[in-house]
Amino acid sequence: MNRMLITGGAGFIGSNFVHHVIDNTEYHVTVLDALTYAGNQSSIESILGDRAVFVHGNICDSKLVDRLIAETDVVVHFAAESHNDNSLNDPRPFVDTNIVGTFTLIEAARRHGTRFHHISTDEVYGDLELDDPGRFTESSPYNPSSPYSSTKAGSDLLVRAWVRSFGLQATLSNCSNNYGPFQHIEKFIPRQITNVLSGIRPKLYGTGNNVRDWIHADDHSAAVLRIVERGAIGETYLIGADGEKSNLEVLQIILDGMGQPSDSFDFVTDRPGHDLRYAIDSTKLRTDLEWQPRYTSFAEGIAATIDWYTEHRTWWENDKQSVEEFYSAQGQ
Ligand code: NAD
Ligand code: TDX
Repeated sequence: MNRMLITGGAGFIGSNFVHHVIDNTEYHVTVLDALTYAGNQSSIESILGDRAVFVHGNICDSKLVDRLIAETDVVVHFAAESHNDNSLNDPRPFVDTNIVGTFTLIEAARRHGTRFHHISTDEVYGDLELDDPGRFTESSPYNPSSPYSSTKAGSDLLVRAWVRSFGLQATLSNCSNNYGPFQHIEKFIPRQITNVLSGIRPKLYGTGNNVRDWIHADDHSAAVLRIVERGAIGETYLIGADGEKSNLEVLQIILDGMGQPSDSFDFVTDRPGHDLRYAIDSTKLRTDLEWQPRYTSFAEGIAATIDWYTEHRTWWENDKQSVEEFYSAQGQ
């Protein structure tokens, strides 16, 4: 197995994964990406060449998808509409890409008998109470809250059904919130870092008490590669690094790391239906596939992420005004 098709490889996690695969394996990589507002080819420009090619196209294009999957040994499927706030504003592209796009890919993978890995999110399980001692496991019931998470849940169920009904050679993973370089500035951590760099006060939704379980994107990449190489067909693996923090705690780490006073932010209108808490139990992945996270200090990971956005202004600067206009129109 040496040819890998990576969908969504110009996005945040996909581009980190492309770098990880080129740096750590001998795969020849084809990236398929539609370059939506969230895609940025410059994130992978430095590694395009002999071992990595870029195809500009849509995962809903069944002819293109069939041709590319016919030429590959394994598909790793990251492409998605990924932002909850956008899904509340306009759900349509989420249904198209997350559901119809995934359907298009698994149909081609079953025609060609191709190994398939589906990337998903812990949000398919809904949310937990702040004081719930439990965490999500592979057997937690599906209970998604938003148009984004419901379309990801739908895509997971399609993949599971294709495994059972058609013998699709697939694995699935559901990961917690990622941070690191190349993340679009609409998302929480890069929005706050680039706010400070732009002289805008950071914005915290609601009370700031909502909890997310943070993992560095490179740890996510290593886990996905491990599942592609050693995961059991038909199985789901939860990926998480024991990184639970409230949004207020995360913002305080960012403000501290950027030399800002701890009260230099605004509370803004909450997200409708805002999930309270996510928490992942990744025992199965750690035990069965012997994976461990490498980024164990969140403060150090955030410091490196602050440095990255500080040093790569041209990567994000052009998007800043339109992102902030979108948010301020909703009181956020
Ligand atoms: P992203 O929005 O940064 O990137 C998505 C990429 O997919 C972009 O490059 C975009 O151009 C591409 N794309 C979108 N629609 C497409 C289409 N129809 N055809 C081809 N390409 C298309 O997203 P991300 O944060 O990198 O998330 C990647 C995957 O990981 C998603 O499946 C997401 O559900 C999952 N995930 C994300 C997180 C997180 O914290 N960001 C956590 C767990 C799981
Ligand atoms: O400005 C903000 N202020 C704020 O308080 C933004 C943009 C967000 N938030 C809050 C909302 C969430 O509680 O921060 C938390 C994180 O928000 P997002 O970055 O939008 O992530 P989330 O909604 O948790 O979803 C992310 O993790 C799971 C990814 O975007 C999804 O693709 C992934 O599936």
